[in-house]
Amino acid sequence: MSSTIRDYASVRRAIASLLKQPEYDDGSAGPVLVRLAWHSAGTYDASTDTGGSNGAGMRYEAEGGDPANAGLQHARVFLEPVKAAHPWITYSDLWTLAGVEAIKQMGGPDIAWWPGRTDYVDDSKLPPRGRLPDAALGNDHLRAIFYRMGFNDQEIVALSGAHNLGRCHADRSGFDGAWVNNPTRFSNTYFKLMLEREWREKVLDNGVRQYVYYDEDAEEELMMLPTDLALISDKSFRPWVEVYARDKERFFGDFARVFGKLMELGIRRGEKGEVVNTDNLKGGYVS
Ligand code: CCH
Repeated sequence: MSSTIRDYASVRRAIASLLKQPEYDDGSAGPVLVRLAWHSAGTYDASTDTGGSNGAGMRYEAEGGDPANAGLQHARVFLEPVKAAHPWITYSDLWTLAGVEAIKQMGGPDIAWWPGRTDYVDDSKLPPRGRLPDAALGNDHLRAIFYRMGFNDQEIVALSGAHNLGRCHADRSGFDGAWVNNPTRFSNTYFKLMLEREWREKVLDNGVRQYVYYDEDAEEELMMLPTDLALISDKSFRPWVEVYARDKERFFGDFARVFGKLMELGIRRGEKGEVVNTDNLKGGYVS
């Protein structure tokens, strides 16, 4: 039985084997798992040391019911059999590892990942809603959100490259469509398309404004969010879009580093890598 104790390789294999979902979206659970990992961590506020992946607060209505998290219940449901087969893993470790493993399985880089997160939620440290980015806004908003977590301009651009994956769903965010025509394969195509195509504004039937380009080869309309295109209208962001568009290896390396950093926000580790700031997370969740 000892092989079942803290066997993260087994968890990784279980995640990898659930990625193929022929009935779901583009046939893969991968992109929505990546988004779950990011939204679990992206509530972090460095100045108050609140939010972040520790605690897996999205299990509860206060955080899970945030409109910014609409649709992520699909990701959590995909992972339930993995949790059932490995009950010793915390949800916060499972969600972050699922994002990391999904990226790797979709052809992306290896991302360093460490376990040890707890599932205790201290309600005095609950992140208020509104900490995740609003795609209808622009550069100032992007900076406010990501500087709050401790990222710089280059890191903002690198992280945005995750939009090579997955799609927008009108019934979740109001936006609609995919950024690239192979959205289950990790690549730097998103940056290339952003620079090379002529994006035109389109107002959807629900009143939401996004940018579109009709891809003749794929016979598909691709999309960009206002926050995506904000990256090329900004003097400081744009050079990084250009670097990542022409240098896939550079993008993969930088993305791996910043996604790894995102997963660690708010977590402090001792010399052996153990999480040391769990003492203040006792008592469980109080709604
Ligand atoms: Fe994102 N993202 N994201 N995003 N995102 C959406 C979908 C995905 C913003 C808005 C949206 C990151 C940054 C931003 C993914 C990963 C990352 C959607 C559609 C919106 C809107 C949701 C829907 O309708 O289902 C904004 C604004 C920002 C600002 O920077 C970062 C950072 C990451 C990860 C590193 C992934 C993956 C998806 C696809 C999800 C799916 O279900 O296919």
